[in-house]
Amino acid sequence: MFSIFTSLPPSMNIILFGSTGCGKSSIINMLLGHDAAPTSSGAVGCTFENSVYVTRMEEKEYRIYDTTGLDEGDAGTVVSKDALVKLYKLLRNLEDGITLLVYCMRGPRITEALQRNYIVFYDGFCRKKVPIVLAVTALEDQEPDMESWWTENKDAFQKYGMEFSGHACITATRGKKMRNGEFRNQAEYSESQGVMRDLIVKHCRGVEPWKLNLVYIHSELDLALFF
Ligand SMILES: Nc1nc2c(ncn2[C@@H]2O[C@H](COP(=O)(O)OP(=O)(O)O)[C@@H](O)[C@H]2O)c(=O)[nH]1
Ligand SMILES: [Mg+2]
Repeated sequence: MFSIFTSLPPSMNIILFGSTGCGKSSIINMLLGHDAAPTSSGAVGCTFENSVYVTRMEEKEYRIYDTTGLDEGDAGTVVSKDALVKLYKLLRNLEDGITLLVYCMRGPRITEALQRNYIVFYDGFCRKKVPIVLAVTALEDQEPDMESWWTENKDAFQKYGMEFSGHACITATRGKKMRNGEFRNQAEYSESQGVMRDLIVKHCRGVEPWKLNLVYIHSELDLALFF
C-alpha cells in the first residue's frame, strides 16, 4: 500500500521595517488591496506590536510583517529599545526563517536615523544574511517621475554604506479626494501597487530563508550589552 505525503512549502516571511510614519502600514494595505493595517497621521505611532498580514501574489502565499517604528520613543509611547527587543524576538521566533527585509523610508530626504537603523537591524540583527530591498514612499510629486528619485539619490546610499538588492520609488496613499470624486494620486498609487508587488515577488524567488537563532536576547539590558 502506498501513501503520498505532500509537505506544504515553508511560508515566505517579509519584514517591513523603518521609522514611524514612513508608510509601512500603508504599503501593507496597498499590497493587500484593502485596508487591514491601521495607519496614523499623528506624531504618535500606532503600531505598538508587530502584526502579520497574509496575501497571495502569483499563486504564492506571503506573510507580511508590520513592525513597530524603530525610532519611536520621546514623544511616542513605545521606547525605541523596546521596539528593538520586540523586533528581535519576532525575527528569532519565525520558524520558517526570514525571506526578505523591506526597509521603508519616507522621501524625499535621507535622514541620519536611516543609516543608524540600517546598521542596527541589517548588520547587527541579520548579519547581512537576508536580501534587503528599499521602499521609498511619498514620491507622488517627484518630477519627472517617481523612479527618478533613485537615480538622483542612489549615490548617497552608497556613500553611507547602505546596499540594497532592489528598490521601489512609490506613493503609498491615494491622496486627497477631489471634487470630481477621484483621488489626487490614484495614478501614482496604482503604479506603485504593481511596482511594490513585483519587488517582493522578484526578490523572494529562490531565496533560502534565514533563521536567526544564534544569539538570545531576553531583555532591554541584554540588548544594550549586545551593541
Ligand atoms: N503623501 C504621502 N503620505 C503617505 C504616503 N504613505 C503613507 N502616507 C501617510 O503617512 C502617514 C503615516 O503612514 P503609516 O502607513 O501609518 O506609517 P507607519 O507608521 O510607517 O505604519 C499616514 O497619514 C499616511 O496616510 C505616501 O506615499 N505619500
Ligand atoms: Mg504603522
